[in-house]
Amino acid sequence: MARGGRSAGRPPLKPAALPPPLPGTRRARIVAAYGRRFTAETHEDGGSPGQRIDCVTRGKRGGVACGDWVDIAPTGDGGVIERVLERTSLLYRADAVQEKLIAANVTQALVMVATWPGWDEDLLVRCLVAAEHAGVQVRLLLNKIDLVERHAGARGALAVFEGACPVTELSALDGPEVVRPLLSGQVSVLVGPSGVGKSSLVNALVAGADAATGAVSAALESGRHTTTHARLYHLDAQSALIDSPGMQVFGLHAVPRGTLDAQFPEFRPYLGRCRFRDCRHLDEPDCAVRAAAAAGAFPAVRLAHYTAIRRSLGG
Ligand SMILES: Nc1nc2c(ncn2[C@@H]2O[C@H](COP(=O)(O)OP(=O)(O)OP(=O)(O)O)[C@@H](O)[C@H]2O)c(=O)[nH]1
Ligand SMILES: [Mg+2]
Ligand SMILES: [Zn+2]
Repeated sequence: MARGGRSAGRPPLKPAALPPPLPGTRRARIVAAYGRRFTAETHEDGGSPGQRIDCVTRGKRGGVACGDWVDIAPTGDGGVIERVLERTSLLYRADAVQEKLIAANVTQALVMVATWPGWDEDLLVRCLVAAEHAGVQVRLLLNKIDLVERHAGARGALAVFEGACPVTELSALDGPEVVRPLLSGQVSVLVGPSGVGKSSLVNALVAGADAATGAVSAALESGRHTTTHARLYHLDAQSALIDSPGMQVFGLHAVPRGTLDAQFPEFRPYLGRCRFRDCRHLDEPDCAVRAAAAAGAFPAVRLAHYTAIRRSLGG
């Protein structure tokens, strides 16, 4: 399976030339992942989505994500996932103990924050790093710009990310259509903290989606974790949007320390130019990345983001 690492191109929309289904199975795509239970949509001969099947993995095997292409052996009233096909991308988080798959075979990660509630900068940076590591196109969405008194502050706070990825501002309630053209021809996944409006945007863009949304808790200044599982929605024959549960933590154990620098797009022009080939950009002499930050080539806070994560991964 493709486990990130930056390759020259972005992943193709559909996995190229999938092998034929295993004997006695049907080819399907996972459209909802509830822990160990899944809903899949059959896709015979690569045609349009067909029947929905409830399915499970065999035994305790995990490792199936929303967006995965699978082979399903029919059982009485559902099916068993016999095989997960090779992925073009996988977005996931990992701590020392376990991995949590978010979505597979996406071409684009839309990392969403909102003018309210405010965001945890470390969590946002980690989302962006994981999305870069998955090798997909990355975009930041700032939602709820209809809350005008908070808009300018939020926009200012996101300015430091402008060299990392494009930023799109929207109101899922008042002006969701700015996002639609960005989704065309893509399989996109919405990720971000709870309460920022991911499911609200899905409802605004997908007719009949009917995703549950929940009010933000004013006391806690956070969402209520309304969405509990990832779910894929079709936009048109070529485009899909995956909604995912809001997260509070984002473990990056899956990102090898030595590749963390490459997940900061602003650093890329300077990589390989440090005195030491294995420079960590922490305290080594003649570090091109730190020199670039000092010269204002990108905001110094981006180097601080890198340093904090690098140290959290053991330096
Ligand atoms: N003012 C305003 N409120 C919004 C907007 N978008 C969403 N909301 C509100 O924000 C709250 C949270 O929205 P959800 O769509 O449930 O947020 P979510 O990101 O899906 O949250 P989780 O499923 O918990 O991860 C709801 O009360 C929405 O009505 C917006 O553009 N403007
Ligand atoms: Mg939601
Ligand atoms: Zn360096």
